[in-house]
Formats: sequence, C-alpha cells, structure tokens
Amino acid sequence: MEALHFISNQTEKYSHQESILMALEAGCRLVQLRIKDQPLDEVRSEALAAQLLCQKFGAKLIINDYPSIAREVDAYGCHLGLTDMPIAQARSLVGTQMILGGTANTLSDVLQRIQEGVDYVGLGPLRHTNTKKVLSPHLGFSGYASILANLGKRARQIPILAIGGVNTDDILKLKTLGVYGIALSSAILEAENRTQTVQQIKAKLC
Ligand code: TZP
Ligand code: MG
Repeated sequence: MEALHFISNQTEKYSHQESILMALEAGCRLVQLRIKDQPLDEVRSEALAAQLLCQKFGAKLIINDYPSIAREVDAYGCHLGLTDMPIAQARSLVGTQMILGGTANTLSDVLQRIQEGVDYVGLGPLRHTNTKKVLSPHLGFSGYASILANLGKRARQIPILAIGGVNTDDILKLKTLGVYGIALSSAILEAENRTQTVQQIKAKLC
C-alpha cells in the first residue's frame, strides 16, 4: 500500500474533485474521498467522478464512510471511523479483495482495530487541524511514541498512518517512531508548490 494518502477536502476555494485533481497532478497516487454531510446520491456521484479521475492517473481510491459506495465504484479501499459501520459488517459488504482502514486515537483503539481485521490504521491527530470538524485529543509526537512503543510484534505488522495536522517536516520524526506512512490534506492543498511538496514527502517516506 502507498505510504502517502491524500484526503480530499472541499473549501470555499475548491471542490472535492478539484482538490483530488490538484493532488493527482502533484503526484499523489492514493486518494481518500472524504465527504461529510451530503446525501448518499451526491456521495455516489462524487465517488464515481473521483474514481474516473484516479483511473486517469493510475491512482488508487479509498472511500471514507461508505462501504457500499466503495463497492459500487470498485474502489481500492474503504476507511471507517470508530463510530462508523463495524469492520466485520463492512468486510461482508465489500468482499475479501478491498482493503479496509480504521481510525484510532489511543493504544486500545489501535489494538481493537487490528483485532477487527483492518488492513491499516489511521492514528491521530498529531496536532490541531481545520480540516476535520470534531477532533480527538491531539497525540503530539509523544503520543505516537508511547502508542507505537507499546504495540506487540504482531500489531506492528499492520501499517499505521499518522493523520491530522501532519506537515512535511514531521515525517522523518514520525517514521523514526514507527509509522508506516501519512494521510494528509492541507499540507498538499495549501503548499506553494504542490508538486515539489509531494516529491519531498515521498522522498521522506522512502
Ligand atoms: N482525521 C483526523 S484529522 C483529518 C482526518 C480525516 C484531516 C487531516 O487533514 P490535514 O489537513 O492533513 O490536517
Ligand atoms: Mg467516518
């Protein structure tokens, strides 16, 4: 799995599709479509459009929150939060080929997610971000350090992505602590030179 996940966002300046296009043009090859507070039909048509865009760039698409839509558009994966559909139920909807990711904020969340059978864990937030409305407590580097140090050997085999307020300058430190990759949005969308930023991020993730 790619170590860099781009999370789509909609602001006054751009739509979800525009944000995805910017990230793809900058070199991202895994996109998570994260749409909140929209009717199902709207999410479905955004998902179809996002899948077409991703296919054009040879990129993978993960759908946040909606396993059925992930299946309908033949997405690469689906990402679920702690209060979303249980992983086992999602697995029965999407079959065995699709990857499933789960959110975590604590050591016990990470262990729970792994026990539930996720393929990767999104652990965060590192610090404050305006991208997500309701944020769990910030972990800081010390939070990642203590959670990752307390994972057993088996748990360490599941990729953990740092998410929430992550910038290019954080990556080397997060990697040293044991994260596999990062999922981010604003660090790319708000970069002065997006292509250069994605190149720098990828180089640090190698
Ligand atoms: N979950 C925790 S923070 C976040 C999600 C989906 C959004 C991360 O966005 P940014 O802009 O990279 O801080
Ligand atoms: Mg969710």
